[in-house]
Amino acid sequence: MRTIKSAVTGLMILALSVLFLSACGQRKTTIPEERLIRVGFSQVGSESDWRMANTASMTAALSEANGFELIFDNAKQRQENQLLAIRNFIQQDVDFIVLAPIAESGWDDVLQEAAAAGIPVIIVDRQIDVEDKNLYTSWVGSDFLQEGRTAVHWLEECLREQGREDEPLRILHIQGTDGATAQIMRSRALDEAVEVHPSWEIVAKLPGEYTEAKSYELVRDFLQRGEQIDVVYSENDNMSFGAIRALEEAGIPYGGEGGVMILSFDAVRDALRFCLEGKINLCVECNPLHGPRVASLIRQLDAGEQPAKETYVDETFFSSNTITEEMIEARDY
Ligand code: GYE
Repeated sequence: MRTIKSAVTGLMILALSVLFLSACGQRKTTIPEERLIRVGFSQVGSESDWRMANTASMTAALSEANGFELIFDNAKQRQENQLLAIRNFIQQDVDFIVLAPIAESGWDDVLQEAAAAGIPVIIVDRQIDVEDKNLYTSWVGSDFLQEGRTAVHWLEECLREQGREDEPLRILHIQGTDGATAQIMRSRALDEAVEVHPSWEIVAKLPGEYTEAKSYELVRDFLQRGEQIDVVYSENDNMSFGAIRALEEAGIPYGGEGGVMILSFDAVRDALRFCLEGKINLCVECNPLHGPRVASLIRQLDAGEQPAKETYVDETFFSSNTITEEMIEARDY
């Protein structure tokens, strides 16, 4: 009787510890050195230059030469594709799942499934909003609210220098994918600024989905209605390219000293070039080179270490007054 009882207790303890470990998404063993670490990476899509640079960085860092077998899935900007990809990774019993989430919500169920399978999940770029923070081990990405505040602060300074701080300012706000952290936070920074500047007005919020094509169409239609604007606040460079095309077609001066001011996010090479040419007034940097950071997180987890729950990368900004050819040359993306 005693032995049955202790065996039952033992089993319960074992079951509980397995549950606990899987609830935290911890791996149970370290992967032997001679074996490649199998990683499933669910990428948002290929909507922007930033995204392409991010994919390139991830695939280069998670290469076979570096000890990884990467299973890459491009979700083409659809969350249902990401859910499917993660379920496939679980089915294939990968060692780690890396998720670049399209939006913040909607991950609880699928990440519970990953935890139940004992597969640790790393989040990269945008964040997720889950009830149980143990459903992911670590996140690495940008401080998108800070990026937005950098843009707004630059605009305030610029208007002050021009003596225009109290003049009416009509802002066209082109937004990224609805519900993505990069959208939520960059939008929040602008909304906060409009609250404290009575002369600032957001004349329209256009859902540009982070693509040049969508932004071009929306801005073209908007301008065809005869709307007047002073500033374009565009939540990524590709949407800025689309807006610029529409402004050019409409014969509206932009950039430089007296045109519609263009404020852009990401600071990819082509945008920096536009900045140097005076076509974009401000490029706020968003660093996509997360590959080595994610590889290092995986290595730490595999070694049984607990990396930081959240890691923010350092970022800067470039304005058309201060940018140089050398800065563009030094750009990796
Ligand atoms: O700004 C945009 C991309 O989430 C930071 O997504 C990323 C954003 C980036 O499509 O270009």
